[in-house]
Amino acid sequence: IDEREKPRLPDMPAGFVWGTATAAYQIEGGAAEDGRGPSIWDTFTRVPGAIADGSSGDVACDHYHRWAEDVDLLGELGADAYRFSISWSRVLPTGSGKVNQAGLDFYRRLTDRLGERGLRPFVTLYHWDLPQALEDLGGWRSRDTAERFAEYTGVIADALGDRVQDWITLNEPYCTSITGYAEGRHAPGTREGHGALAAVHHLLLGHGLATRVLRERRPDARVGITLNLSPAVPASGSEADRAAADRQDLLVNRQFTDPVLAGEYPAGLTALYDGVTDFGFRRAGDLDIISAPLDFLGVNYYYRIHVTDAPFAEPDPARRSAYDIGVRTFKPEGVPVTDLGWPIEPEGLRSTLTGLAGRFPKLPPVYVTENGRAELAPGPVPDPERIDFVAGHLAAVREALDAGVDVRGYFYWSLIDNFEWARGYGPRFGLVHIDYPTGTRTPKASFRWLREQLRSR
Ligand code: GBH
Repeated sequence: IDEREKPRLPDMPAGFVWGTATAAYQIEGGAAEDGRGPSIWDTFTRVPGAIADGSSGDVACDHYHRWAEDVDLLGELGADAYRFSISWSRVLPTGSGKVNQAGLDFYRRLTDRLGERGLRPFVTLYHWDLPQALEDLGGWRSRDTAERFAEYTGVIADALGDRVQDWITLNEPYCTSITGYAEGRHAPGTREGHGALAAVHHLLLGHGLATRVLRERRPDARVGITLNLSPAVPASGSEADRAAADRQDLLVNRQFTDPVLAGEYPAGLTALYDGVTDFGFRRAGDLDIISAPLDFLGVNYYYRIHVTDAPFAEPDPARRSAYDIGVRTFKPEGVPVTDLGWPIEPEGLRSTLTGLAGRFPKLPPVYVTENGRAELAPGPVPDPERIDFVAGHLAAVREALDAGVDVRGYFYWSLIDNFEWARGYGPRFGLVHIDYPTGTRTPKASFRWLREQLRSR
């Protein structure tokens, strides 16, 4: 293929951060090694039918042993930064109390090597793998889990704060709460109304408490949270479809942006959840903690959600899961989709970024902390689609910058193919192909393309 015909990345402002992202459970493996305790994903992957291919993260990409090779790949790519997450139960096997030094040592080795390669670490403290011992005590339904998250954050801040400045408290609290406790497709796999909304609140409270701990222990810390944001697009101009899109937007986006960035739950949320009569888990003062000023907002963007109005699946609001909001999602005609059926619409990234800046006057700087696409092909195939995808979405970021949004960086999801949660190992998001089970890493064409683009900056 003629290199000159490939798309080019737009010029970005000086200091714009280029990176890739991963998450502990999706890549590490080493699930029972060196004292790691079980997480809710170790449990959930054992539930028959929970994972499409019946797999688990027991071995995953074996990053727990091959971490040095993976850091070297990042160096070869010419990235500026690497976003990864810490396995809470590797460090605190029961979620609280006794610290497992071997777990901390792993992340110290990893961050040492990142430093040697000139790579800036962005550490996500929670990417969905709650210690099972805490789930047994109620998980995120319980306020105490937010306190335990702050305790764990303190342990990490003390151990890694000398080499990490950029901290992301939570990855996508929507997925933990709604996909995990309402939709039941992620761990812990339940379908609740009240419990899922308590989980939303306790996750956000945990974010606020962790932010406070980081500020106290590490005055030089830069703290943010990562939200998955998806514009909701009504199928028609009808009032019913527009109201459905508004409910979808409340559920996925504003339920999280508004408490964090504006210190309030959005109007309309209570009506959306009219089956939840007791919001007693929200205590006075919580929103002040939740809305503590941030140094940055992380945005994960994958797709827009196209919706029509639809009946509720469960007519009785008292028995309804928090995911059941009377909408149907569909694939619009004429919009290209990935192998996962996800619409490819870079325009949604631009409008997400400009929309945030429009709605929140005090919006902190933004990083795109995830964006990517997957194919279902098993082999290390040429991936021109990935090159077009990245170039298209960076053009959208460039438009947002031109519109005045302070976007500071972009992290491609993911560095390597990995365990894609309920879908197992089928979807491949990586710039680098992984051969399972040998673990052999093979850079894809997109990796070589991105390396060239980054070199010629
Ligand atoms: C991110 O979630 C995650 O942070 C990351 O761990 C993950 O690997 C990456 O995206 C890619 O998915 O099964 O098609 O019905 C993005 C939000 C939530 C989007 C779950 C996909 C399942 C939709 N994801 N959702 S589907």
